[in-house]
Amino acid sequence: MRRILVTGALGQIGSELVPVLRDRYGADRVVASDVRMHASATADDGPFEYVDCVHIRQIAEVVRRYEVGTIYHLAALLSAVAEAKPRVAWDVNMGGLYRVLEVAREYGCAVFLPSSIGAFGPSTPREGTPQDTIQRPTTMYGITKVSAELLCDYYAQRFGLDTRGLRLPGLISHVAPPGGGTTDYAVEIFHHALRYGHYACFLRADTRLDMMYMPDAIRAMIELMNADPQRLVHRNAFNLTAESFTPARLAEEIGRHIEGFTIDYEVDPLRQAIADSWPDSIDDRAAREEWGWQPEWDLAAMTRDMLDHLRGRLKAQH
Ligand code: NAD
Ligand code: AKB
Repeated sequence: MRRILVTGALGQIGSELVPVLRDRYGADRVVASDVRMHASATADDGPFEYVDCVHIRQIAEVVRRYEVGTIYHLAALLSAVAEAKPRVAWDVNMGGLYRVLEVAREYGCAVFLPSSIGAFGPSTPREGTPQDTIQRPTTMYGITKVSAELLCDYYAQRFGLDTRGLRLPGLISHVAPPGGGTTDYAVEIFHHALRYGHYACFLRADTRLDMMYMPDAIRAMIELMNADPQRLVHRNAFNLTAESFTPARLAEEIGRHIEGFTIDYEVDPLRQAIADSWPDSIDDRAAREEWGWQPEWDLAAMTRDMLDHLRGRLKAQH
């Protein structure tokens, strides 16, 4: 088996994807890379390389040297950061992807690309958002995500590249902090609940969005990359969800475990506007039918598990 390269590997997703891939395929088979350096890495963890995805030579050199066969391309700016820095977002999200695809074409690599619920916009049907529907996002993040989906399909059709992608919902995890998105509240709330018994949420109480616990998302990425290509009608990218809830509902669930937990709302107009342009709940039947997607974590189980892990970490710190 040729090796796997993960770009943007020190981010929220990569921090959990890399260990799972290494458990499954062997530590030396998975090359982690980022524009940041790994502070606590040891040689036993597996290879780590500095790769800035806007520099094609850096990508190509690592792909050639490690004989990479699959690239999980995670390097990107998230929605709130992209809105604050639209030019950099275009350069990294589109420029990085274009260079990864060119290298993949030269070396015959398969490419996984995470798209997002941000690839939809205000004119998209909000409830039960279909797999194939209107995609006219109004954010720079969303524009890069739709363009990325199209570019990946183009490389599949035009050059026969094996590109596959998921429209991921907001991801909730306890390992690495989120990187500046609109759904980050759903991670922050757990930390604040345990530390202060209170959270000031930057989205309105009734803002409904699709969400997923990280273990489900990691499993979905690997399952999609291992799916039988003959069964895939779609490629870039599959709607994917586990649950859809509001900040008020998440706070209620956390309140079942933390007595006296309170939430209030200090709405950030920028992130609220982004959230208001995204669907309330998407329909992921294509993923279920074409490669057997099935979520395992619901809101109650995820909340319990998040609090258990974070409590354990807080205890270890004191
Ligand atoms: P993150 O912000 O936590 O991590 C991104 C990583 O990319 C960072 O470690 C950063 O240092 C790195 N990076 C930035 N510019 C780079 C460059 N030029 N070259 C190489 N690395 C660079 O993001 P994440 O949450 O891990 O998301 C990864 C991907 O998944 C992104 O495409 C994102 O849009 C998508 N996604 C994430 C979520 C989510 O909730 N986390 C949801 C939907 C889609
Ligand atoms: C963000 O909020 O930007 C991400 C996403 C849903 O794409 N978490």
